[in-house]
Amino acid sequence: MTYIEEVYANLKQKYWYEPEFLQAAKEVLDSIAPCVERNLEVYKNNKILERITTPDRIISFRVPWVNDKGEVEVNMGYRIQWSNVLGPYKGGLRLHPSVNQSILKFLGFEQTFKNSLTGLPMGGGKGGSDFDPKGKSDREIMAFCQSFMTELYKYIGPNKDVPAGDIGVGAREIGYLYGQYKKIVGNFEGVLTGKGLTYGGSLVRTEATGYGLLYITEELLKAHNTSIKGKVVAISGAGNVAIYACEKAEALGAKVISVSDSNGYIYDEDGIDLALLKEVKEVKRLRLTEYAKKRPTAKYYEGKGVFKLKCDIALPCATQNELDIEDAKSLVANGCIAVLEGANMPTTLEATKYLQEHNVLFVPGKAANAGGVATSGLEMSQNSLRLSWSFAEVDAKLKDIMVNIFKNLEATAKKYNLGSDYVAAANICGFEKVCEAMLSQGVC
Ligand code: NDP
Ligand code: 2IT
Repeated sequence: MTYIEEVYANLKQKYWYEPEFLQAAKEVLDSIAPCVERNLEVYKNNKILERITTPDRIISFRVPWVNDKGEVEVNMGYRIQWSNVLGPYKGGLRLHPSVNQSILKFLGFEQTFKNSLTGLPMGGGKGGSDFDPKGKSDREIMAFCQSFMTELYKYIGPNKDVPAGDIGVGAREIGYLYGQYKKIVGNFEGVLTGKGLTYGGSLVRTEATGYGLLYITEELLKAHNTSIKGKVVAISGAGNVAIYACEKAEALGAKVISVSDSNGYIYDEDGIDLALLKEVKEVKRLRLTEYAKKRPTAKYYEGKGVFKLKCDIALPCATQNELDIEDAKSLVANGCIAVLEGANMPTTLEATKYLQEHNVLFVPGKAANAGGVATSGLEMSQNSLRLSWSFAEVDAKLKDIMVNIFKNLEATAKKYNLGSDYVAAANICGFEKVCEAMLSQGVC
């Protein structure tokens, strides 16, 4: 058994009940082999792989709150602080009924390498709760957020751990969380990112993940002698990432033909009407059926189906494992040339392999969706400087970061002879920096 196989076998034996975490660990471990081989003795002696696949700590707690009927409800809250070798723990909070330790471990582990790729001083972490925000009133959301922060505040701080948004957490939730932190701790400080613009938030943070995804898409296509202009793009999801991916794709001259939620999807042959999508999802918080009612060219279908549509580029922007082997086969059969992950680990391992084997350009989430956390890093810088940069300034920095990530992937691919395997390139590039910092800081 190789060192990598040994480490993975141990993880599998210990955490057989955490499929998402094992999937993320397998992807990273398998693809960093060329780098591990070059440094085998040092990594083995320092137990680098055992240490990097184990979080610094897992915090879990009860979150009791009172609903609008006056009844007490109880959820589980978590914060997984994965690694702070590169900077304070940094990563989002997810509110979704599916949240459990396995999902948050996969997200915290991936976040560590993603944050490394941004080039900014941020460690990795993730948190959240199995609370379901769907159908809850503003007061119920506030009650939950206040109770969640009443426990979480003990473990976070601007130099310690800086949470942000993820699925089910946007500006409204960050506002309630921030208010409660400030009430308990008494400091007005940059402890969360994704804050409102009136109290320390950064311009472009809302747009950042989607915009960043399109900036790296442009770089990828340029490197392969084509461009986004005139391309047909299939997007899944209809949340923060999907909406701003759609906005930037359309601004760059592509036609976006789909969005989806967990009930169904929209196929709009004339291209998604962005103003209507924002009105339905961001302002009114309604389902996509409402979009179809107001748009004659749009068709609504129940269930999954975005990746069965004929497209040039697919951008999965909803959730983990949404793009499976059947989807990958359809994409290839329909002539899709590129898949870039807006969501975290939306493509199954089998589907990723199939796409790569069939020469579909594939950029994994830790590189493709790094624009969100990178802009969070820019929000932290502005908070420290007590300054606010303009939209154009932040947008230019975001673009620079995404262009740089792509350059680093190309350089890593060249160094290790990886061709266009951007999965291995992203994992090795993110890992090398974390690893070097770990070795410098000793056994801790
Ligand atoms: P949102 O909560 O804003 O939107 C999520 C969207 O995905 C919704 O339209 C949701 O539909 C849909 N969805 C479909 N199936 C599921 C499912 N099983 N679980 C959850 N959502 C589902 O989240 P974001 O847009 O912020 O996040 C989307 C993805 O991007 C996630 O993987 C997240 O980790 C990742 N990401 C987010 C970043 C950010 O800054 N926000 C940064 C980097 C990555 P429905 O309304 O029916 O639930
Ligand atoms: O997955 C992610 O990178 C995020 N949800 C954003 C994290 C952040 O700290 O902005």
